[in-house]
Amino acid sequence: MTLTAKSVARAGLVSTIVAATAAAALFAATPANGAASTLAAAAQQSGRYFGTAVAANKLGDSTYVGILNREFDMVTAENEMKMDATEPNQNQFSYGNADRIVNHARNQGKRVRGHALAWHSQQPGWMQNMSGTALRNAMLNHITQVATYYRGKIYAWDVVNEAFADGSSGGRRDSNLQRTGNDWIEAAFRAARAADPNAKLCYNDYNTDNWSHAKTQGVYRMVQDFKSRGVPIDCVGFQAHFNSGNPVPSNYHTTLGNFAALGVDVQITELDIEGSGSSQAQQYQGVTQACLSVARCTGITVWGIRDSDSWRASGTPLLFDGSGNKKAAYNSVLNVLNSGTGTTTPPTSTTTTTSNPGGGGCTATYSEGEKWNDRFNGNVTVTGTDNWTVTVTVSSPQRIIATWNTSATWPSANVMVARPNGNGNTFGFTVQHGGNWSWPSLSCQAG
Ligand code: 9MR
Repeated sequence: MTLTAKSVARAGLVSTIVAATAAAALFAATPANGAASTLAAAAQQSGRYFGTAVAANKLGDSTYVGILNREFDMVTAENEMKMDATEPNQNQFSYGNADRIVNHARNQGKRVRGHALAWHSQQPGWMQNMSGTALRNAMLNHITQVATYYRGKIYAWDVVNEAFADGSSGGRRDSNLQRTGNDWIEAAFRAARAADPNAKLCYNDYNTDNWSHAKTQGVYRMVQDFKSRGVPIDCVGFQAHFNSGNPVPSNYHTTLGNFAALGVDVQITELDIEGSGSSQAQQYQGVTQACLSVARCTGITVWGIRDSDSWRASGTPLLFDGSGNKKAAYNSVLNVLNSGTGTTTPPTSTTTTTSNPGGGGCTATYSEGEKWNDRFNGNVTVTGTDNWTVTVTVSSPQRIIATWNTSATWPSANVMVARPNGNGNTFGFTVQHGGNWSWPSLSCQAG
């Protein structure tokens, strides 16, 4: 059995147990059997939040408010904190609807994500017609005023929203703000930091989920540059608006992990997935697993409560139907959050050597293969004999779902005994990991 593989597996298990124990002590909503019954309580088990966008004009709808109060512990104003809402006339600030949402959230013990301080869209009319230094100063003044007004009440601000271009350029989107100079984004972040030093400052965008997309790479390079030059950025928001033309990418955990490795938190900020039934539920499951697999993915926000509340209601993209009933997608998200096993990041090293403790005349070496948000591949190479028996043990909730170059038997659900099948001394398998990225443990026996 490999020492390295085993210690990694143990470290993952220990951190999961610690997180679950701490959460159980803190949050009474966790029933004795460990499975939480709301999205917020389930997310809290791994120290994460589960949020929703809220519209001020729905705070009188008792079904809506009932679900909001019960299920979510983070709130984003869907439109009420945008530039056109908070500064309708230059230097005249208007916080009535935003305050309704912030006060409701805080009275209910929920936190608030601020959305959004600077954006090319939803600018008030007076700003749309500005340019140059006057616009730059108006933007900075807006950020200073709004972030100061809400100082101490905001967990994270989307300081700049949607500043990168779609398509293959990987560059900035043209806008009146961009035309004030390429440094407008860092100027915005510095102004936000000065106004509210304790809020996390995020860059937020859409179509940045697939690691191989040029837009994702463009944002990554900007964050890397900001971190290297000390521009104050703490987090990156991935809006995650998915549909059949823009499906959940299989490399989502790679994207989130690579951004997190730059030293920022990552958050899924506006999640919705058009569709229905089990296909929609599976995609929600994949997104949740991707977040759980990255330690610095601090939470998920869905972009509305019921399908009928959505900005694209006809696509039924949310977790509750128009009557407020839980959908299959709701159950899949809750189950993944309750699996509580996703607090480890994928291991970064690629190989480890496994020796047989019983001196069974052979050595099995495990090496990582491809990783996806729901599964990973592993390969094992055997030396010392051509007539081997390798026992592969995976840990719950992992399951081996495919094998190659071996003939396998299954003494139990999580134990596979592999023998040669005429294809040499390297075999492989696919593990459905359920958020648990621990390596399997191996032992090798000659004969
Ligand atoms: O959901 C919001 C919708 O009510 C507004 O009409 C729209 C106007 O731009 O903005 C929607 O929210 C957007 C968010 O602020 C930024 N990312 C895309 C969201 C969906 O369009």
